[in-house]
Formats: sequence, C-alpha cells, structure tokens
Amino acid sequence: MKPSLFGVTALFTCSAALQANTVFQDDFSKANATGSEKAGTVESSGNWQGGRSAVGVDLVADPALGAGQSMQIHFPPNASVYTTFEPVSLENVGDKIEVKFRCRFPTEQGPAISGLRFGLYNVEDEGKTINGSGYMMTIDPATGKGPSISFDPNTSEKTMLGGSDPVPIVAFGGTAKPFGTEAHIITFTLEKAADGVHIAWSLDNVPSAQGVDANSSATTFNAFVLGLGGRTDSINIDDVVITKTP
Ligand SMILES: [Ca+2]
Ligand SMILES: [Ca+2]
Repeated sequence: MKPSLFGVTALFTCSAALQANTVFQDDFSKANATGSEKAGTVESSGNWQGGRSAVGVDLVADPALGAGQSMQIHFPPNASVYTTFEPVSLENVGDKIEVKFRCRFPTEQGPAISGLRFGLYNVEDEGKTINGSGYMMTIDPATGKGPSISFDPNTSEKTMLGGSDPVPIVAFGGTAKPFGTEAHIITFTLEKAADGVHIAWSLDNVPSAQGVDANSSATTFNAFVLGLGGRTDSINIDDVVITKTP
C-alpha cells in the first residue's frame, strides 16, 4: 500500500472517532472478585468498590441478564458502588456523554421511592469514602413511579447518590415500567447545549425523564455510581458502556 493510502485510511478513522469515543466498557468477562458478601471489590475494566461504605461484590452467571459473567452487588442501606475512568468533560455545545448498562434484580422488589439510583460523578479521591458532584437519576423499581434527575453537589455530607443535598432537576416525574426480576437496559445522556446541560434517561429505550440544568457546575466526570437508596438488596449489572461525542 502506498503511504498516501494510509493517509486516507487515517482520515476516515479520525472522522469516525469524532462520532463517539468509548470512554469505558465493562462486560466483566475478565473480572476477578475479592472479598466477602459484605465487603469486596471487582477488578475488571474498572475497579468496582463501595463508595459510601463497603459493599459486597460477586461475579455471577446470570443467563437471564446475558452470557458470561455479570457483577452482583450486595448493598447495605445507603451504600453505593462505583468505578472510575479517565475524566471526560462537556466543554463545547454539542458535547455528549452517553451511559448504558443492563441490570436485573434477582428477587422481586418492594416499593421504595428512589430505590434504584445511578449517575455520573466527578469524584475527588479514592479510598474508603469518596465524595464528588454529579448527576443522579432515581426510580422506584417496584412500581416504576417517580423517575427523577438531580444534581448532587460535592458537600461535606459525603452522600453521593443521596442525602439531603441533591438539587432536583426533574422531581419524581411520570411513571415508567416496573421492574420485576427480568433484565432491563438503562441509558442516560448528558449533553451540553446553549441553555445548559440536558440530562435524559431511558428504561428499555423508552424515555423516563428529561430536564435541563441551566446552572450546571458539573462539566467533568470520572466515575459511574450506582445504589439502592435505603434498601438492603442485591442487583446484577452487566455491559456498562460509556461513550463521549465527539
Ligand atoms: Ca458479562
Ligand atoms: Ca449528596
């Protein structure tokens, strides 16, 4: 091949890369779990561990969720699990971050407001307790009621995915599909526009909530965080994919 052809190839590759770049991807296929049902970590594409307190993390085969290993998280009340990745920023109008993951509750859920929570944060430090600011989304998984979006600031509360400090953007909107023990896919996007950061999330590709943070102070994100609010329960997750456009 002539050098000029390599040049053409490189141009096309660069052009495609401007569409969407993968920031983080974890299918847990090469993951290792250490610890116990109450305190542990999963090392795979990410280093998954408890945020506000220790959580139990296991690797399980969950054919209802998909092939191969999935991560099972055992939450004590008011806990979270997180992994970090190389920071991404919403710098220019049109910049967009998309997060997708699949999840399944192994057992039927009882009603609990905000009983499933997830979001993107900019975490300050890694250790037993982390803190940071970001966008969190919630829903009552048992009823599908109250899908919400909040900005969760970095305060001394150290309560990522909860506490008294989140500022509602969409406060308990409509009703989404309830969760049983079947698998679901959740997608959410953060997009910088002229009037602020647009946040939207979908359950099984059906829009659940969308809003605008006109006074966004969160532009950089380096962590995916998930929790079950005050509930003590387990959830399986798989195929976490984070992309940034351009
Ligand atoms: Ca998997
Ligand atoms: Ca908080």
